[in-house]
Amino acid sequence: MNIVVLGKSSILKVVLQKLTASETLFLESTAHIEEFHVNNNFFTRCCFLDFPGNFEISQMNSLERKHLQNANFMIYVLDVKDEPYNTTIEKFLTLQSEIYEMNPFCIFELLLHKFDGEVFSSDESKMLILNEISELIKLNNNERNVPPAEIHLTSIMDLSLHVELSKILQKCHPLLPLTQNLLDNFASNSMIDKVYIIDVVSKLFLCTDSRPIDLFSYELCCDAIDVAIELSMLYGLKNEEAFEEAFDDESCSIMHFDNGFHLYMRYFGHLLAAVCVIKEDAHRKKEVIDLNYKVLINTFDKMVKTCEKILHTGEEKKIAVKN
Ligand SMILES: Nc1nc2c(ncn2[C@@H]2O[C@H](COP(=O)(O)OP(=O)(O)OP(=O)(O)O)[C@@H](O)[C@H]2O)c(=O)[nH]1
Ligand SMILES: [Mg+2]
Repeated sequence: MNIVVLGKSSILKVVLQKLTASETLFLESTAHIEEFHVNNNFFTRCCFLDFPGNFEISQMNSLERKHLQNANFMIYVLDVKDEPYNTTIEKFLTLQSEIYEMNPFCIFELLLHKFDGEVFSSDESKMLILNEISELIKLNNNERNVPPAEIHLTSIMDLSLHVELSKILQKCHPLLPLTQNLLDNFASNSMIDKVYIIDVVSKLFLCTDSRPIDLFSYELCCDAIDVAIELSMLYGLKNEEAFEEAFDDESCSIMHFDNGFHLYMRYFGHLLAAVCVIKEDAHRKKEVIDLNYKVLINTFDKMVKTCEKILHTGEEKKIAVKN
């Protein structure tokens, strides 16, 4: 049997276990479902289930069935370097309708993965493939009554993977999509250019304002968190893995870059950082930001408490990753 290796395990290990892109070259093929539990804070409580590449729904065992019946999300990974796409799309749609039949609450996400290298360097080439795949889905999906899957373009070579997984994670918690307005107000009142609320362990962001995300400034924000944590671990702590000790409610930093960017990072909650991107003089704005930040934190806390009362949102979400 010809099994295409798509990068499912690489995706999870790069984001959740800090593997570098080159280390993924040595990953072994997944033989059984592997579980990746994430529980860094209230918002990132989930379990990713990494399915083997040769999984066939027609031959699934009872455990696999149970996982698929309980999954909140199914992330299907398609290798964009593996053309033509007809067979893969057909396979995806068949799997999607079979899972939908046993689990109508499952949300489907399609990752067009390995968008890297010369071939995909231009936006036009990305759009061409995106259009081709969207068309194929439309053509093949006419008679099926399944909800459309959101399509994401990803690669482990840059932070596009983190950005797209962040968007999926945001759907796990009903409060997160509502926070964009709050962050928009905070950003405009504080005259900052962008703000991210980032999980300091995975670097996935829980929410951001509505201005466009650019990979460069997001990468700077993630690096700023790493620098702060690594310095604490290097000089202050005995236990190298103790993120909680390295990042606490006193954690705060301002960084200036010679391209004119300034980053202002502050503790936002357990293992959560708010990182503000400022393109003008940051010193003049710090007091304004601090003042608005108090309002932001208080409002966010109230929203969380209300949300907790109404919904049982603390449960672990299950996310199946399949090709
Ligand atoms: N160029 C490129 N290669 C990638 C990317 N993601 C994963 N790979 C490579 O793809 C190969 C397969 O990765 P795996 O993560 O083992 O794939 P898998 O889908 O888990 O494979 P099975 O467990 O056999 O189903 C590895 O050599 C990775 O380095 C990517 O974004 N870009
Ligand atoms: Mg694998």
